[in-house]
Amino acid sequence: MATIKLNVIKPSVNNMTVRVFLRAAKLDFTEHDVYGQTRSAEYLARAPSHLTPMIETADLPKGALWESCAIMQYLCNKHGLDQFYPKDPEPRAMIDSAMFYLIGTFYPYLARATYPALNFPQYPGEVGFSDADVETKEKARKAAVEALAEPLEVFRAFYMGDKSFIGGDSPSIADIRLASTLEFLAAIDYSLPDWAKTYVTAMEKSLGEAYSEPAADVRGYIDYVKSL
Ligand SMILES: N[C@@H](CCC(=O)N[C@@H](CS)C(=O)NCC(=O)O)C(=O)O
Repeated sequence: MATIKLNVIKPSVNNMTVRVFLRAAKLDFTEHDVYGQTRSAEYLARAPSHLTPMIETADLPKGALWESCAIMQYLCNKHGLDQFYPKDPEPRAMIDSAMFYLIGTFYPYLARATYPALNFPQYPGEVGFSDADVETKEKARKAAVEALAEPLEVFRAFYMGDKSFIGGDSPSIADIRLASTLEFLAAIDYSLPDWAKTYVTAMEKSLGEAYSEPAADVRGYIDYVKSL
């Protein structure tokens, strides 16, 4: 079986997701910090998206795979990790839905709300990326902060319900994606609902070092930007 090479940027929660997953799944991998290198000709030749996290293994048709959720889905399929990604179509559909909802709805709000505080560039087409004045950018950012509450509540009420995790009694790949994402909200001192605080604590307790070690890089970066 080909070795997995994981390319990462450590302060990122997109990257934290896959870093936590690979550790929790106890897969054999090497980790490479590519901070500042993703736009190099050499990286672009391997991954024209210039994105991280990105895994490379000889088993993949193009040798490379990006998108945090697709990476976790692929590795669960490849290694039979049903405990993180159930094979039954219905529970699997809920995990997929939660991850798509996160990437397609929740994360864009979160990026607009937190990236200015994190000193991350916003995406082209966003108010924050434009030459709009400071007040207009702040108005857009605040609107994104306010928009976070609704999808957060959907994660609690719909995806979790009376279970501890989206995955049930134990964390699924959707939980790894959600808990990692919530870490960025500390950058804006977002008032997380109690259930979400309890949830992140339960994730860290359940996954132990596999969670804490990558989380420390994100938390350390947040402390650093707050100290500036
Ligand atoms: N939806 C993607 C987002 C990946 C992403 O935005 N990665 C950023 C870091 S947070 C990146 O690698 N940026 C470097 C670049 O674009 O050059 C995922 O979940 O993996």
